[in-house]
Amino acid sequence: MEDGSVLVEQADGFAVVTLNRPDKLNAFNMTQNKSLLAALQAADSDPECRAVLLTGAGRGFCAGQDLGDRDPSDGPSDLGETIDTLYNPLVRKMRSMEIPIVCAVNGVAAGAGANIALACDIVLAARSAKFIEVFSKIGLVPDSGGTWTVTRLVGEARAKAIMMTGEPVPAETAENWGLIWRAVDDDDLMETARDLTARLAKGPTLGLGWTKTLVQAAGSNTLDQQLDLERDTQRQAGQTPDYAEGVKAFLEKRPPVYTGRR
Ligand code: LHQ
Repeated sequence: MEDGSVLVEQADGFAVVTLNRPDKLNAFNMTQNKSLLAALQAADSDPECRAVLLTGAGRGFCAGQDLGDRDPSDGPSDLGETIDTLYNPLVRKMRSMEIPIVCAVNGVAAGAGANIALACDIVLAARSAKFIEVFSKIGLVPDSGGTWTVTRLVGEARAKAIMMTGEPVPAETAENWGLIWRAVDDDDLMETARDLTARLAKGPTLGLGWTKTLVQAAGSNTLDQQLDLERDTQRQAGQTPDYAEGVKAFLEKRPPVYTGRR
């Protein structure tokens, strides 16, 4: 499956995963899809890996599915199967991994590329980058969780408008809408993203993972259910060595040294 379409660099406590088909703006073919999932699975099962940074090589982040991969004029193909076997497992993995995924959107993110970026936990984008829910331009519907993620992030009015018109959303607008965390000057993007990911990788990993789970659960829980879930999760957090270290470091007026371990 190794064809260089996904690069993995092991940094200090985190993995940098780079989509690497720059001639095609990192559009997904099947191998790139599978390699990305494999890279995320490897990061998740490595106890030394406490965060992931996802980005793209070249001038684009990802232009969605490689449209040269199949020719619809040859007859209808089952796109549902592609989604079932390639895209949905990816989004499910991203949302269920209990380590933070930072995305550095270095350029255009279109179609499934936009929605994969937006499925990450903290999204930074170069000021020149844009997000395009491009699906309507080719007669498709948004996938890769976009109708769920984008609607929750920016509400129905904006979600329907950008999905039905395919109008690009510039990074600064995305920040103002709350679609992403922050737009960053192009030249500063990777350093900012690496610093942020490195900081998260040195954090109380279990607590950060549970925070991710809690925030995601809030979208479908009632307040009562969420209060109970917070109580149960705090009970677990209170038993971690990182909680003991956090309090000790505070009282000793020094920076904490977290291990991220149980
Ligand atoms: C591409 C692509 C691309 C191949 C740029 N494929 N080559 C799921 C399940 C199953 C099937 C269908 O889809 C899905 C989910 C989806 O993601 S559907 C959405 C698919 N993506 C698109 O429709 C986006 C198509 N691309 C574009 O609209 C533009 O390229 C954008 C707006 C992303 C960027 O425009 P520009 O900055 O002007 O770049 P460009 O168009 O010149 O592209 C640069 C090169 O990349 C070019 O190749 P060339 O050999 O001419 O230099 C493009 O053909 C190639 N490329 N996207 N998706």
